[in-house]
Amino acid sequence: MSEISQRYEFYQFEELKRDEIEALQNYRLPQAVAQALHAPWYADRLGSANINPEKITTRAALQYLPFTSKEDLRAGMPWEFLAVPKSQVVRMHYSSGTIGLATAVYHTAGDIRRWSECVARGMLQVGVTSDDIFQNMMGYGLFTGGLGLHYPAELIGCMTIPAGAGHTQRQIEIMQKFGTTVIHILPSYAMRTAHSCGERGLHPQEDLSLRIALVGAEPHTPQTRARIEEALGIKAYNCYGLSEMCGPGVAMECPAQEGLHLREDHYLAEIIDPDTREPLPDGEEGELVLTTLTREAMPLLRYRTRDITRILPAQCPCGDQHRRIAPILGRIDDMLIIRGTNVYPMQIERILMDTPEVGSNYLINLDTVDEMDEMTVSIELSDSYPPDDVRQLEGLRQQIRKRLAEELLFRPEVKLVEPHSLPATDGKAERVQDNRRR
Ligand code: DLL
Repeated sequence: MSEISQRYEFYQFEELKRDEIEALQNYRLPQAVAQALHAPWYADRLGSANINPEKITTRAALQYLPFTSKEDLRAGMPWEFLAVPKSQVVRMHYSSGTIGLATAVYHTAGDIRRWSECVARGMLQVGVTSDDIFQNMMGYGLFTGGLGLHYPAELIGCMTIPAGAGHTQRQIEIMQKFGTTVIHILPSYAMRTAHSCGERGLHPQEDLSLRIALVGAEPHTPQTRARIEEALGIKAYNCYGLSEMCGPGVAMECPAQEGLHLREDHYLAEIIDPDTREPLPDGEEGELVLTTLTREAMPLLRYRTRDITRILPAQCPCGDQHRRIAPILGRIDDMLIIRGTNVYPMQIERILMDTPEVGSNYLINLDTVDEMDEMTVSIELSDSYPPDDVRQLEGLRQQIRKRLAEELLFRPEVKLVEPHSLPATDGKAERVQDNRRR
């Protein structure tokens, strides 16, 4: 038994061997299906399809189960997906989602405990300890980013500061005064916080005690991560999750930073082709589909996350045998179809964040001009780039246009703008404004 699991018993599940993980999944799967049958929506769906939970004992048998979608959840609001008496529910989160009506997610006390343990495992794995001072810079409330890491941090024994999102000056004051060592933060906000440090004449590497950032809740590229690490002098680890699956902690990066380990003893993952709904082999990019294995209040079977990723086939150098997913490329809904070409904003971000003259923020505008799609990418210049030479600026603009054209297969318009002049929110970054006539 490792030192960590001697202190934190639940960490043993992180150390399971591959065959043990799969055996546990196969053991839990029929129980998960049986639990789902307590929810009116599944009773109806599975009952009419004559599905016997005892027969669903392997990943291969999953194919007999129907998918569940966000639209199903909306149609079943408020109570159709609840699988326990209301008296057993201790918490509800409510997700606005990126589009459309919000959906509620219910938790029993056991659900909250298991969720906290999942997240705590990821935090322990990257070296968070009870000596850490943890500043949680994500929104508390109906969004799961706040409470979703608060309890795990307390479970580990960190001094936990429920700072919430925004109020950057106060955040930095707290970091300085109390010697914050670990933060949980949106990647876009991490870059803004680093900039605010600079404005106050602070050098994070020397003037703060930060060492780890857990970043998530929105897509970001490895290039953005590298910038966060450099600007704050820390290691940044990607944390993925969604309200429907409790929240953060479905998959988290380990010290190897080569993909995110799924907490496979609680979530069974499949990758499907979003159009044909056929399962795809490991390594192929598609939509992530998740089945909860231990949820009591709101079990979900084959939930279509709309998130695009792939399973990384090889074993991780860190030794953890839970399979990994690649960083999320984006949501299916984020995919832009421009002049017939499919484009994910992350393809654009990758190029921009690889260009040292570019700052941390950008905005993609889509318009209809002469019946054609037109894309304009407004890009903030970096603070350290002196934009006084017009020819030099035009050269940079053309160079970015060319690199984008090579990636996207059409040539978007590019505008270079002053540092920190584009709109920014304290919540998830909004990268696209689509004003096209349909
Ligand atoms: O964003 C839960 C969360 C909070 C995750 C804090 C990580 C940290 P929702 O608001 O329901 O839940 O949004 C879920 O956000 O389906 C993805 O599209 C996106 N997302 C979440 N984490 C990542 C990530 C929370 N690490 C939706 N990388 C998901 C890329 C992410 N996208």
